Amino acid sequence: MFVISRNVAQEYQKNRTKLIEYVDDFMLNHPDIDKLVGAKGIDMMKINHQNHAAFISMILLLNRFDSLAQSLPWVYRAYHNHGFSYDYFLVALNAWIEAISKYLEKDYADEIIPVYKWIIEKHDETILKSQEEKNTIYLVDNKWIDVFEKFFDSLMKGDSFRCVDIAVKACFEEKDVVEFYVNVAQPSLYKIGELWENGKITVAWEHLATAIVSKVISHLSALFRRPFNEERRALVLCITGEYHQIGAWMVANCLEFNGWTTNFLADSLPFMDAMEHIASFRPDIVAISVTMQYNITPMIDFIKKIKDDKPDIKIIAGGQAFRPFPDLPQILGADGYSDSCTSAALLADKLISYS
Ligand code: B12
Repeated sequence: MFVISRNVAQEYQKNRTKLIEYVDDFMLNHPDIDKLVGAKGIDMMKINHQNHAAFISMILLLNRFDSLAQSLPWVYRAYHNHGFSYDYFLVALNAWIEAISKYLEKDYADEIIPVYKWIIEKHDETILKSQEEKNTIYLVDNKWIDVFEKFFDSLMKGDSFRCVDIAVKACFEEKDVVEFYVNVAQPSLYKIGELWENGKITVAWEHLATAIVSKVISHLSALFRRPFNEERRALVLCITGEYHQIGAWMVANCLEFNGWTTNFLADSLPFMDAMEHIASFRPDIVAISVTMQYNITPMIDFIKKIKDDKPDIKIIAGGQAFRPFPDLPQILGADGYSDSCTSAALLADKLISYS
């Protein structure tokens, strides 16, 4: 499709801040800004410009235009359902082109601008693709369907104590907790995400659901304890900039169930602090969680630094960012990828026993 040279991608990345400022400014001074982004849209628009630049950087660096094509309908659906008009995309994309022409040398700009023109050409097609309201049916094991329905219903009522009760009553051993995570808590959160994407709920609900599921995980993970095991240490974290931490927490808990002593460092850990912690905790495994594709870029440097400093440490990666390209973590230097907390623990065991 397109082949972007590495130095061109790096130039885009280096100039990101200037590009974002230009597009922000252009849009804020646009006479129709209120119509373009809707009543509550200014803050969301600015965050979108940051995410956009980080996402395009990742696409250009890795030449993964398959992922760009796949993401466009989601972008149109999510932002349109939050009050953005379809014209916003055309106006903003043209502003990106102007910014790139202004701040990047001509040869560099000439490589990148066709990508933006291609997105613009797909505008009508993307609108059509985005207009189907998403209503995914999540695969839940038969045994868990009833628990899932009750749990989701209580989550949507904001009834945290009932959610904890449902979870605790359904889990008699460690294996049940793992199954509860993948069959109940995870699909419930995915459904919440889809409701947000369809414009049915606000980000406040995502926060509430996160708080309730966190309470549930705290209860469940304290039900079954393992002795501290100096021999098997795992560090679990979310890459810098990544705020989705529940999946990583489940991974940490599943590793604990498999006998690993785990340090779970939660969301968006600064790079240098992560390196210092690795030096003091001396893990056998570092598990990195990435949900947003635009956070794949910081992971590249992080993996390289760990492998340069401590080549014996095994790195596993996971999270929704890699669903469209499960081959990517290994291309970027990780030792393995898995798409759920269940398989994450199996992968960790396999990597260490073979080394
Ligand atoms: C709650 C939530 C938030 C919360 C997160 C709070 C927190 N402290 O965790 C808040 C409000 C902060 C948030 C913010 C945003 N979010 Co949000 N969020 C969600 C939501 C609803 C649930 C996330 C979750 O907990 N999922 C459940 C966990 C269990 O699933 P999981 O992460 O996939 O983890 C499993 C596996 O992937 C795997 N795994 C995970 N990590 C690892 C690591 C390793 C090493 C391994 C091996 C395996 C592994 O194991 C886990 C268990 O099986 C999702 C919906 C969704 N589909 O997930 C949207 C979602 C992820 N968010 C989305 C978006 C757009 C955003 C925002 C940009 C805007 C917004 N909505 O506010 C910001 C970006 C923030 C950022 N920079 O990170 C989109 C992303 C879409 C896309 N195409 O990329 C989603 C998909 C919603 C949607 N349907 O549109 N969000």
